[in-house]
Amino acid sequence: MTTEPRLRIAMQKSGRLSDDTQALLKRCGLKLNVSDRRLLAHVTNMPIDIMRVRSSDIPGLVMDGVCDLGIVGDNTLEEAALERALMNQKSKYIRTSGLNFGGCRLSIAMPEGFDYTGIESLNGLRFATTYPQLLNRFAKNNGIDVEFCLLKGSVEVAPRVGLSDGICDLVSTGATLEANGLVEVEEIFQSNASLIQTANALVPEKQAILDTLLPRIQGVMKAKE
Ligand code: PRT
Repeated sequence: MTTEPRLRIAMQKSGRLSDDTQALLKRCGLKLNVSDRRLLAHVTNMPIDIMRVRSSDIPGLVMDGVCDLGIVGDNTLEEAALERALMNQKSKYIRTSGLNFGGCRLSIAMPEGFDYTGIESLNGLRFATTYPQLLNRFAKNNGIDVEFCLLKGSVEVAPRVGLSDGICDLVSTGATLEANGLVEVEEIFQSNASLIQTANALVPEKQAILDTLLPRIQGVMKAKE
């Protein structure tokens, strides 16, 4: 018995991108039920499976060809690509389409009252961040040295508890920074969600599914503009 190839798409299981991703796929006509605890959800009306994972796992799953497509923030994607480059690992993928949700920026923020006079004011300081590679690239490009401590959450609290001088974290409304007595001083990366695709050639059956899906995604994005 031969099984029909199914296109595998990685999406965030739960978090800021999951509702928009699910809504996008549904608006593209995919019938899926991701309300249960299964991490691999079958689309019932197309040969597509949805793999529900942590955002941070999505770039690797696509770059390694485990998933054919993924929907992930550019921040997560770029950090993963820089991390792989550092380890001399390949980070091949195709950024198939930008998506108009998940917008945010990665910024450096300092405690209120910090005497900020330009990027050189940050030289030699320590930053709490989930994005050390993006921070490092910014520092290198601007000729400064910085230290970092890696935090996966609650980054904004780090300066107040003495863990760091400042932070480098995602900002959308700025309310979290304000609530924690921090001021944005440099925006270092702008991000939106993106649809990414494996750089491996797809078998013709999967390519045909993608050829059906892509114009639908682009149509939904256009309608939202
Ligand atoms: O847990 P997982 O591995 O799945 O990923 P994650 O920890 O990155 O999950 P999640 O759900 O927090 O974020 C998923 C993606 O949403 C991010 O990678 C970004 O691409 C995007 N996104 C958009 C954001 C924000 N906006 C955002 N504001 N991700 C996080 N934030 C946080 C930020 O870290 C800070 O704590 O929201 C707070 C600031 O928000 P404002 O509105 O107060 O500025």
